[in-house]
Amino acid sequence: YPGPIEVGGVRLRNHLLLAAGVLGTTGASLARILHNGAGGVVTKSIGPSPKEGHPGPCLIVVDGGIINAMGLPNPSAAFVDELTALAGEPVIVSIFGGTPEEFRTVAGWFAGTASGLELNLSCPHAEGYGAAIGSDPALVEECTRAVASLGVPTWVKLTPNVADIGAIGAAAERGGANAIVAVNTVKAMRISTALRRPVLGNRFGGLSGKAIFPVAVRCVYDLYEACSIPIVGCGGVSTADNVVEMMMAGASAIEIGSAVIDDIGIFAAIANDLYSPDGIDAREIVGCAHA
Ligand code: RRO
Repeated sequence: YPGPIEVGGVRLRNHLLLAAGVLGTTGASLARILHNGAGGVVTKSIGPSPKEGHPGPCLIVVDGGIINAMGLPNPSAAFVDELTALAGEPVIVSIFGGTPEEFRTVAGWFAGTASGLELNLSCPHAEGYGAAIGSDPALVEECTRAVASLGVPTWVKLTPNVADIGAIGAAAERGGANAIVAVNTVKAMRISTALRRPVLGNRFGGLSGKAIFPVAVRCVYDLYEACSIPIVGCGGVSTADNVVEMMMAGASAIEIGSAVIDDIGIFAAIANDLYSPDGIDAREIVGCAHA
């Protein structure tokens, strides 16, 4: 392990974090991920009021990944209680809202306890939340500023479902973001040929897992050219070689989501390869593919 590192104003134990949405709904599950070698964890996204989520089926396994349409289920302000046992741990709270004011309200609940906040501007199927905001540079800048001005390290998670992700990253940077996280899920759907209708209750959802890794690498590469704040790579990472590739594209740290569902030991396994005597020096490889 490299010892503590600092990325986007947050002190991490290593370069590998739990991505938002996976196993991030309770303090106990977050503690378990940290105990299993993650350098930091990101919670499930928390919003301005409690939400049940979309009707099922809300998650299907496909070739190379998973399509989810959970529908932002979360307990809202009550989630504060889940964090009491995690004081001092590298916990980043993912938050969402429909307006800059809502983002600021939710951010305020966690500003005292979280190591950082990750603004979710990128859920592909959240009417009025998520990608509706994350594809509009002016709204991205405004929501980012509303949170960053609280003085808590502010990361902004972007959607790949836009024409020019670099322009969106630049807007977040203008709003005062400390880091960009790229990417959330890729908008996707499956249809049952037997039932002649979409499989998911919400009809469409977001694809994660190995299938989206090349999309995520391209997004990180574009953002590295467009921004001067650190980029946190996320999307389909499942091996140490994937981590190295994403760092070469420009990522200073890496979030892992879908692969954790198959193997909770993945953080320790990847760290073991990454930080072995003949492993990498992250400072030396970040962005090297741009030379
Ligand atoms: O809860 C979800 O359905 C969800 C969210 Br908030 C998100 O940001 N990305 C995603 O794929 N699903």
